[in-house]
Amino acid sequence: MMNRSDGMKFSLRLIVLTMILVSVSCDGQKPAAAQPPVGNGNRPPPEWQAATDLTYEVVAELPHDAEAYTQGLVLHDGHWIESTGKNGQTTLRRVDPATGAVVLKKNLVANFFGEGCTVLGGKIYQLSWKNQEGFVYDAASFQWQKNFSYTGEGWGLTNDGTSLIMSNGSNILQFIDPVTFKPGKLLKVEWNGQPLDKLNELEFIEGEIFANIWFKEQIARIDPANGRVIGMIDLAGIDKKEKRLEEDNVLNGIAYDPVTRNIFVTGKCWPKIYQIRLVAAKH
Ligand SMILES: [Ca+2]
Repeated sequence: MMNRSDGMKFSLRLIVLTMILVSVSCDGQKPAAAQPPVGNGNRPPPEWQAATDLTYEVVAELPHDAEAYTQGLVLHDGHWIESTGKNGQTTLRRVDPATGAVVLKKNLVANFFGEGCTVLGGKIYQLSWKNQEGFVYDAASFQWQKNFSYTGEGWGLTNDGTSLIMSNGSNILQFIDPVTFKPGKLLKVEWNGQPLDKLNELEFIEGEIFANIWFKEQIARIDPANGRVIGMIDLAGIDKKEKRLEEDNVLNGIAYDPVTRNIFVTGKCWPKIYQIRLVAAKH
């Protein structure tokens, strides 16, 4: 039987043991050295953010599958993640930027017309046009995980690190929770006080939402806080129109590398992805 003194010693040993275990446990879960988040205020803003209206210079031309009807484009882990459209031709693909080679591809069933895609938290989210259904995949393996539903058409998709942000061809961008898929805020995009519709492929770049406008060689820079268009990027002439086999092979693809700050654009069935530098437009 334990007397009071033994009991105190036992308690003391228990406390010490617990402290050791807690210490080991903490060490075991010690997070990796803190990495500064990329693409945020820890670095000075990119030079182009000092201007409102911008134009471009082509820095590099990279190969792109001229049969890929691009609907969503992002750079992830050194590869393009690309969603292509059209019923019966819809794919999700991982592509080597240097060679244009498709290193992994998933074909969707024919009744889905693929639209925008984005990568968040190790998952790829892909929209379909009119089915009001999207798909979640493991970003590394392309293993399908689940479907999710939304209201209306799906066009472009990006994320701000917290929410999915979806366009539907109007001037409205819809924020969506990436876990519950509950709709969040609606962002009404306005340019000079007027609704700016036909917003299509999206990319979240340095705190702004870039949206290319369907059938225009223009990208709008949108303030995610209030929907106001900060400025326009004029991409006139980036793809020679005579190369296009179909009328609707328009600009539709924006990707960003937050580490190098390189910006890339392409279009539906364009044979190139262009790395561009943004420069102030001369008025
Ligand atoms: Ca994009």
